Amino acid sequence: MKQYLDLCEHILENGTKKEDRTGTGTLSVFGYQMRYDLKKGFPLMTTKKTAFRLIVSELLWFIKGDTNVKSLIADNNHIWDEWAFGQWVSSKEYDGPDMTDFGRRAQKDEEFAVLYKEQMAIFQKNILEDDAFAEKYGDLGPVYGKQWRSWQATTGETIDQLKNVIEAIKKNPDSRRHLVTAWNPEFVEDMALPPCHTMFQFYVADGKLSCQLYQRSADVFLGVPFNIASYALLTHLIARECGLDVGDFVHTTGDTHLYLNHMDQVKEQLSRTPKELPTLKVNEDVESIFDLTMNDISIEGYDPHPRISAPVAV
Ligand code: DHF
Ligand code: TMP
Repeated sequence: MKQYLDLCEHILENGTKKEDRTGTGTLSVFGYQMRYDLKKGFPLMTTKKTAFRLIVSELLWFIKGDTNVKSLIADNNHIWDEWAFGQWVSSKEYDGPDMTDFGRRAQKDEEFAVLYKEQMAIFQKNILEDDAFAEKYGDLGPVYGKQWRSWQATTGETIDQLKNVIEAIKKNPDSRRHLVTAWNPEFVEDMALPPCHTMFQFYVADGKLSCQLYQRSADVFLGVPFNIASYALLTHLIARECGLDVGDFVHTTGDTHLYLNHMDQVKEQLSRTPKELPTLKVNEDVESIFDLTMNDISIEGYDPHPRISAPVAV
Protein backbone atom coordinates (compact mmCIF):
# COMPACT_ATOMS: atom_id res chain seq x y z
CA MET A 1 0.00 0.00 0.00
CA LYS A 2 2.97 2.26 -0.57
CA GLN A 3 1.01 4.12 -3.20
CA TYR A 4 -1.62 5.14 -0.70
CA LEU A 5 1.02 6.41 1.72
CA ASP A 6 2.65 8.29 -1.18
CA LEU A 7 -0.69 9.97 -1.87
CA CYS A 8 -0.98 11.08 1.77
CA GLU A 9 2.55 12.50 1.65
CA HIS A 10 1.86 14.17 -1.69
CA ILE A 11 -1.13 16.01 -0.23
CA LEU A 12 0.74 17.01 2.94
CA GLU A 13 3.50 18.47 0.77
CA ASN A 14 1.54 19.95 -2.12
CA GLY A 15 -2.05 20.35 -0.90
CA THR A 16 -3.77 23.72 -0.97
CA LYS A 17 -5.85 24.81 2.00
CA LYS A 18 -9.41 24.75 0.77
CA GLU A 19 -12.79 25.27 2.43
CA ASP A 20 -15.45 22.66 1.78
CA ARG A 21 -19.19 22.02 2.06
CA THR A 22 -18.90 20.46 5.53
CA GLY A 23 -17.11 23.47 7.03
CA THR A 24 -14.22 21.29 8.19
CA GLY A 25 -11.52 22.56 5.83
CA THR A 26 -9.14 20.41 3.80
CA LEU A 27 -5.71 20.18 2.23
CA SER A 28 -6.52 19.36 -1.37
CA VAL A 29 -4.99 18.52 -4.75
CA PHE A 30 -6.89 18.13 -8.02
CA GLY A 31 -6.31 15.01 -10.06
CA TYR A 32 -4.33 11.98 -8.88
CA GLN A 33 -3.95 8.40 -9.98
CA MET A 34 -2.94 5.17 -8.25
CA ARG A 35 -2.62 1.69 -9.73
CA TYR A 36 -2.95 -1.56 -7.77
CA ASP A 37 -1.92 -4.87 -9.36
CA LEU A 38 -4.59 -7.15 -7.90
CA LYS A 39 -2.42 -10.21 -8.47
CA LYS A 40 0.01 -8.91 -5.85
CA GLY A 41 -2.50 -9.26 -3.04
CA PHE A 42 -5.78 -7.73 -1.95
CA PRO A 43 -5.42 -3.94 -1.38
CA LEU A 44 -6.82 -3.61 2.11
CA MET A 45 -4.93 -1.14 4.34
CA THR A 46 -2.27 -2.83 6.45
CA THR A 47 -1.11 0.40 8.13
CA LYS A 48 -4.47 0.72 9.92
CA LYS A 49 -7.09 -1.91 10.63
CA THR A 50 -9.94 -1.50 8.14
CA ALA A 51 -13.26 -3.26 8.60
CA PHE A 52 -13.48 -5.54 5.55
CA ARG A 53 -16.89 -6.77 6.74
CA LEU A 54 -18.32 -3.26 6.25
CA ILE A 55 -16.83 -3.02 2.77
CA VAL A 56 -18.42 -6.33 1.73
CA SER A 57 -21.77 -5.41 3.20
CA GLU A 58 -21.81 -2.02 1.44
CA LEU A 59 -20.78 -3.51 -1.93
CA LEU A 60 -23.45 -6.26 -1.73
CA TRP A 61 -25.95 -3.51 -0.86
CA PHE A 62 -25.02 -1.64 -4.08
CA ILE A 63 -25.09 -4.88 -6.11
CA LYS A 64 -28.58 -5.76 -4.99
CA GLY A 65 -29.76 -2.30 -6.02
CA ASP A 66 -30.70 -1.26 -2.50
CA THR A 67 -30.65 2.42 -1.49
CA ASN A 68 -32.15 2.14 1.99
CA VAL A 69 -29.89 2.07 5.06
CA LYS A 70 -32.25 -0.37 6.78
CA SER A 71 -30.45 -3.48 5.50
CA LEU A 72 -27.04 -1.94 6.28
CA ILE A 73 -28.11 -1.14 9.84
CA ALA A 74 -29.53 -4.66 10.15
CA ASP A 75 -26.04 -5.87 9.12
CA ASN A 76 -24.58 -3.69 11.89
CA ASN A 77 -23.04 -1.41 9.26
CA HIS A 78 -23.37 2.25 10.22
CA ILE A 79 -21.25 3.97 7.57
CA TRP A 80 -24.28 5.63 5.92
CA ASP A 81 -26.29 6.47 9.07
CA GLU A 82 -25.48 10.19 9.25
CA TRP A 83 -26.85 10.89 5.78
CA ALA A 84 -30.17 9.16 6.45
CA PHE A 85 -30.36 10.71 9.93
CA GLY A 86 -29.95 14.14 8.32
CA GLN A 87 -33.15 13.58 6.34
CA TRP A 88 -35.12 12.79 9.48
CA VAL A 89 -33.92 15.63 11.71
CA SER A 90 -34.59 18.20 8.99
CA SER A 91 -38.13 16.90 8.38
CA LYS A 92 -41.34 18.40 9.84
CA GLU A 93 -42.05 15.18 11.71
CA TYR A 94 -38.92 15.45 13.87
CA ASP A 95 -39.67 17.05 17.24
CA GLY A 96 -36.52 16.29 19.28
CA PRO A 97 -33.73 18.74 20.18
CA ASP A 98 -32.38 20.89 17.34
CA MET A 99 -29.88 18.82 15.32
CA THR A 100 -28.81 21.52 12.85
CA ASP A 101 -25.21 20.97 11.78
CA PHE A 102 -25.02 17.85 14.01
CA GLY A 103 -21.79 16.52 12.52
CA ARG A 104 -19.65 19.51 13.41
CA ARG A 105 -21.39 20.32 16.69
CA ALA A 106 -21.00 16.74 17.99
CA GLN A 107 -17.23 17.09 17.66
CA LYS A 108 -16.96 20.44 19.44
CA ASP A 109 -19.65 20.33 22.09
CA GLU A 110 -19.71 17.38 24.51
CA GLU A 111 -23.17 18.18 25.86
CA PHE A 112 -24.55 18.25 22.35
CA ALA A 113 -22.72 15.02 21.50
CA VAL A 114 -24.75 13.24 24.19
CA LEU A 115 -28.04 14.55 22.75
CA TYR A 116 -26.93 13.59 19.26
CA LYS A 117 -26.05 10.04 20.31
CA GLU A 118 -29.49 9.69 21.93
CA GLN A 119 -31.30 10.87 18.82
CA MET A 120 -29.15 8.67 16.58
CA ALA A 121 -29.99 5.64 18.73
CA ILE A 122 -33.71 6.46 18.45
CA PHE A 123 -33.31 6.85 14.70
CA GLN A 124 -31.58 3.47 14.31
CA LYS A 125 -34.22 1.76 16.44
CA ASN A 126 -37.05 3.33 14.40
CA ILE A 127 -35.42 2.27 11.14
CA LEU A 128 -35.22 -1.34 12.29
CA GLU A 129 -38.62 -1.56 13.93
CA ASP A 130 -40.91 0.70 11.92
CA ASP A 131 -41.24 -0.10 8.20
CA ALA A 132 -43.05 3.11 7.31
CA PHE A 133 -40.38 5.17 9.09
CA ALA A 134 -37.61 3.25 7.33
CA GLU A 135 -39.23 3.78 3.96
CA LYS A 136 -39.52 7.51 4.57
CA TYR A 137 -36.19 8.33 6.20
CA GLY A 138 -33.93 5.36 5.54
CA ASP A 139 -33.87 5.81 1.81
CA LEU A 140 -30.92 7.87 0.58
CA GLY A 141 -32.63 8.64 -2.74
CA PRO A 142 -31.59 7.28 -6.15
CA VAL A 143 -27.97 6.63 -5.12
CA TYR A 144 -25.49 3.98 -6.35
CA GLY A 145 -27.73 0.89 -6.13
CA LYS A 146 -30.54 2.55 -8.09
CA GLN A 147 -28.27 3.89 -10.84
CA TRP A 148 -26.25 0.67 -11.19
CA ARG A 149 -29.27 -1.66 -11.36
CA SER A 150 -32.26 0.38 -12.51
CA TRP A 151 -31.26 3.63 -14.23
CA GLN A 152 -34.50 5.33 -15.32
CA ALA A 153 -34.72 5.60 -19.10
CA THR A 154 -36.91 8.09 -20.97
CA THR A 155 -38.89 5.16 -22.44
CA GLY A 156 -40.19 4.35 -18.96
CA GLU A 157 -38.04 1.24 -18.76
CA THR A 158 -35.03 0.83 -16.51
CA ILE A 159 -31.48 -0.11 -17.46
CA ASP A 160 -29.49 -2.67 -15.48
CA GLN A 161 -26.00 -1.27 -16.09
CA LEU A 162 -24.26 -3.84 -13.90
CA LYS A 163 -25.88 -6.88 -15.52
CA ASN A 164 -25.30 -5.39 -18.97
CA VAL A 165 -21.63 -4.70 -18.36
CA ILE A 166 -21.04 -8.27 -17.12
CA GLU A 167 -22.79 -9.69 -20.19
CA ALA A 168 -20.77 -7.38 -22.45
CA ILE A 169 -17.45 -8.39 -20.84
CA LYS A 170 -18.34 -12.06 -21.47
CA LYS A 171 -19.50 -11.54 -25.06
CA ASN A 172 -17.16 -8.86 -26.29
CA PRO A 173 -14.17 -8.51 -23.97
CA ASP A 174 -12.28 -6.16 -26.31
CA SER A 175 -15.00 -3.53 -26.23
CA ARG A 176 -14.03 -0.05 -25.08
CA ARG A 177 -17.52 0.61 -23.81
CA HIS A 178 -17.59 -1.34 -20.54
CA LEU A 179 -18.86 1.52 -18.41
CA VAL A 180 -21.14 1.97 -15.42
CA THR A 181 -22.08 5.44 -14.27
CA ALA A 182 -23.72 6.49 -11.02
CA TRP A 183 -23.75 10.19 -11.93
CA ASN A 184 -27.26 10.80 -13.23
CA PRO A 185 -27.63 14.58 -13.57
CA GLU A 186 -31.43 14.47 -13.55
CA PHE A 187 -31.49 12.98 -10.05
CA VAL A 188 -28.36 14.30 -8.35
CA GLU A 189 -30.48 16.77 -6.36
CA ASP A 190 -32.64 13.95 -4.96
CA MET A 191 -29.71 12.07 -3.47
CA ALA A 192 -28.73 12.37 0.22
CA LEU A 193 -25.12 12.59 -1.06
CA PRO A 194 -24.32 12.88 -4.78
CA PRO A 195 -22.16 9.90 -5.82
CA CYS A 196 -18.46 10.24 -4.98
CA HIS A 197 -17.41 7.21 -6.98
CA THR A 198 -19.08 8.39 -10.13
CA MET A 199 -18.06 6.15 -13.00
CA PHE A 200 -16.07 2.98 -13.64
CA GLN A 201 -14.79 1.17 -16.71
CA PHE A 202 -13.60 -2.39 -17.26
CA TYR A 203 -10.83 -3.46 -19.62
CA VAL A 204 -9.81 -6.96 -20.69
CA ALA A 205 -6.33 -7.86 -21.97
CA ASP A 206 -4.24 -11.05 -21.71
CA GLY A 207 -7.13 -12.82 -20.00
CA LYS A 208 -7.14 -10.28 -17.16
CA LEU A 209 -9.89 -7.92 -16.06
CA SER A 210 -8.88 -4.42 -15.01
CA CYS A 211 -11.06 -1.66 -13.63
CA GLN A 212 -10.66 2.09 -13.50
CA LEU A 213 -12.74 4.28 -11.20
CA TYR A 214 -13.24 8.00 -11.54
CA GLN A 215 -13.95 9.39 -8.08
CA ARG A 216 -14.96 13.08 -8.17
CA SER A 217 -14.27 13.70 -4.49
CA ALA A 218 -11.97 11.65 -2.27
CA ASP A 219 -11.71 11.77 1.54
CA VAL A 220 -8.26 10.23 1.57
CA PHE A 221 -8.13 9.17 5.22
CA LEU A 222 -11.64 7.73 5.72
CA GLY A 223 -13.34 7.06 2.40
CA VAL A 224 -10.47 6.10 0.09
CA PRO A 225 -9.35 2.92 1.95
CA PHE A 226 -12.95 1.71 1.65
CA ASN A 227 -13.20 2.74 -2.01
CA ILE A 228 -9.98 0.95 -3.03
CA ALA A 229 -10.98 -2.29 -1.31
CA SER A 230 -14.55 -2.08 -2.56
CA TYR A 231 -13.61 -1.71 -6.25
CA ALA A 232 -10.84 -4.31 -5.92
CA LEU A 233 -13.50 -6.68 -4.58
CA LEU A 234 -15.94 -5.80 -7.36
CA THR A 235 -13.22 -6.46 -9.95
CA HIS A 236 -12.44 -9.87 -8.41
CA LEU A 237 -16.12 -10.82 -8.31
CA ILE A 238 -16.80 -9.86 -11.92
CA ALA A 239 -13.55 -11.45 -13.14
CA ARG A 240 -14.43 -14.82 -11.63
CA GLU A 241 -17.93 -14.70 -13.07
CA CYS A 242 -16.47 -13.96 -16.52
CA GLY A 243 -13.74 -16.63 -16.26
CA LEU A 244 -10.95 -14.03 -16.23
CA ASP A 245 -7.97 -13.37 -14.00
CA VAL A 246 -7.63 -10.05 -12.21
CA GLY A 247 -5.50 -7.26 -13.63
CA ASP A 248 -5.12 -3.73 -12.24
CA PHE A 249 -7.39 -1.47 -10.27
CA VAL A 250 -6.71 2.09 -11.43
CA HIS A 251 -7.98 4.73 -9.02
CA THR A 252 -8.35 8.21 -10.49
CA THR A 253 -9.54 10.95 -8.18
CA GLY A 254 -10.72 14.55 -8.69
CA ASP A 255 -10.78 16.73 -5.54
CA THR A 256 -8.40 14.62 -3.51
CA HIS A 257 -8.30 15.84 0.07
CA LEU A 258 -7.21 15.29 3.63
CA TYR A 259 -9.57 16.88 6.15
CA LEU A 260 -7.77 19.22 8.56
CA ASN A 261 -9.09 17.21 11.52
CA HIS A 262 -7.40 14.06 10.20
CA MET A 263 -3.83 15.39 10.25
CA ASP A 264 -2.60 13.65 13.42
CA GLN A 265 -4.16 10.40 12.27
CA VAL A 266 -2.50 10.58 8.84
CA LYS A 267 0.88 11.29 10.39
CA GLU A 268 0.46 8.33 12.73
CA GLN A 269 -0.37 6.11 9.77
CA LEU A 270 2.62 7.40 7.77
CA SER A 271 4.94 6.44 10.63
CA ARG A 272 3.96 2.77 10.24
CA THR A 273 5.57 0.17 7.99
CA PRO A 274 3.22 -1.61 5.56
CA LYS A 275 2.79 -5.36 6.04
CA GLU A 276 2.06 -8.16 3.61
CA LEU A 277 -1.26 -7.83 1.79
CA PRO A 278 -4.04 -10.30 2.61
CA THR A 279 -5.72 -12.67 0.12
CA LEU A 280 -9.37 -12.69 -0.91
CA LYS A 281 -11.40 -15.89 -0.58
CA VAL A 282 -14.75 -16.30 -2.33
CA ASN A 283 -17.05 -19.34 -2.05
CA GLU A 284 -16.50 -21.24 -5.29
CA ASP A 285 -19.96 -22.79 -5.23
CA VAL A 286 -21.59 -19.44 -5.96
CA GLU A 287 -21.01 -18.30 -9.53
CA SER A 288 -23.02 -15.12 -10.00
CA ILE A 289 -22.26 -11.94 -8.10
CA PHE A 290 -26.02 -11.50 -7.73
CA ASP A 291 -26.23 -14.62 -5.53
CA LEU A 292 -23.35 -13.86 -3.15
CA THR A 293 -23.93 -13.20 0.54
CA MET A 294 -21.66 -11.92 3.34
CA ASN A 295 -20.64 -15.46 4.34
CA ASP A 296 -19.29 -16.22 0.86
CA ILE A 297 -16.58 -13.55 1.01
CA SER A 298 -13.64 -13.39 3.39
CA ILE A 299 -10.09 -12.24 3.72
CA GLU A 300 -7.10 -14.37 4.78
CA GLY A 301 -3.73 -13.40 6.20
CA TYR A 302 -4.80 -9.94 7.31
CA ASP A 303 -2.57 -8.73 10.14
CA PRO A 304 -2.82 -4.92 10.12
CA HIS A 305 -1.52 -2.26 12.49
CA PRO A 306 -4.23 -1.12 14.96
CA ARG A 307 -7.24 0.94 13.97
CA ILE A 308 -6.93 4.75 13.87
CA SER A 309 -10.26 6.44 14.44
CA ALA A 310 -11.20 9.80 12.94
CA PRO A 311 -14.38 11.91 12.79
CA VAL A 312 -16.32 11.82 9.52
CA ALA A 313 -17.25 15.18 7.96
CA VAL A 314 -21.03 15.25 7.38
N1 DHF B 1 -18.41 11.63 3.89
C1 DHF B 1 -17.12 11.95 4.09
N2 DHF B 1 -16.80 13.20 4.46
N3 DHF B 1 -16.12 11.07 3.92
C2 DHF B 1 -16.39 9.80 3.57
O1 DHF B 1 -15.46 8.98 3.40
C3 DHF B 1 -17.75 9.40 3.37
N4 DHF B 1 -18.05 8.13 3.06
C4 DHF B 1 -19.30 7.72 3.01
C5 DHF B 1 -20.41 8.67 3.12
N5 DHF B 1 -20.02 10.01 3.36
C6 DHF B 1 -18.74 10.36 3.54
C7 DHF B 1 -19.60 6.27 2.87
N6 DHF B 1 -18.45 5.46 3.21
C8 DHF B 1 -16.59 5.49 6.97
C9 DHF B 1 -16.03 4.81 5.89
C10 DHF B 1 -16.66 4.80 4.66
C11 DHF B 1 -17.84 5.49 4.48
C12 DHF B 1 -18.39 6.20 5.55
C13 DHF B 1 -17.77 6.21 6.79
C14 DHF B 1 -15.99 5.48 8.32
O2 DHF B 1 -16.38 6.23 9.19
N7 DHF B 1 -15.00 4.61 8.58
C15 DHF B 1 -14.34 4.53 9.86
C16 DHF B 1 -15.13 3.73 10.87
C17 DHF B 1 -15.77 2.50 10.36
C18 DHF B 1 -16.44 1.69 11.47
O3 DHF B 1 -15.73 0.83 12.04
O4 DHF B 1 -17.65 1.90 11.77
C19 DHF B 1 -12.95 3.95 9.67
O5 DHF B 1 -12.14 4.09 10.61
O6 DHF B 1 -12.65 3.40 8.61
P1 TMP C 1 -18.91 16.30 -1.27
O1 TMP C 1 -20.21 15.76 -1.81
O2 TMP C 1 -19.03 17.71 -0.78
O3 TMP C 1 -17.76 16.09 -2.21
O4 TMP C 1 -18.59 15.47 0.05
C1 TMP C 1 -18.43 14.09 0.04
C2 TMP C 1 -17.31 13.67 0.95
O5 TMP C 1 -17.35 12.26 1.11
C3 TMP C 1 -15.94 13.96 0.41
O6 TMP C 1 -15.04 14.22 1.50
C4 TMP C 1 -15.53 12.64 -0.26
C5 TMP C 1 -16.13 11.65 0.68
N1 TMP C 1 -16.44 10.30 0.16
C6 TMP C 1 -15.40 9.46 -0.20
O7 TMP C 1 -14.22 9.80 -0.15
N2 TMP C 1 -15.72 8.20 -0.62
C7 TMP C 1 -17.00 7.76 -0.68
O8 TMP C 1 -17.23 6.61 -1.06
C8 TMP C 1 -18.05 8.63 -0.31
C9 TMP C 1 -19.47 8.18 -0.39
C10 TMP C 1 -17.72 9.88 0.11
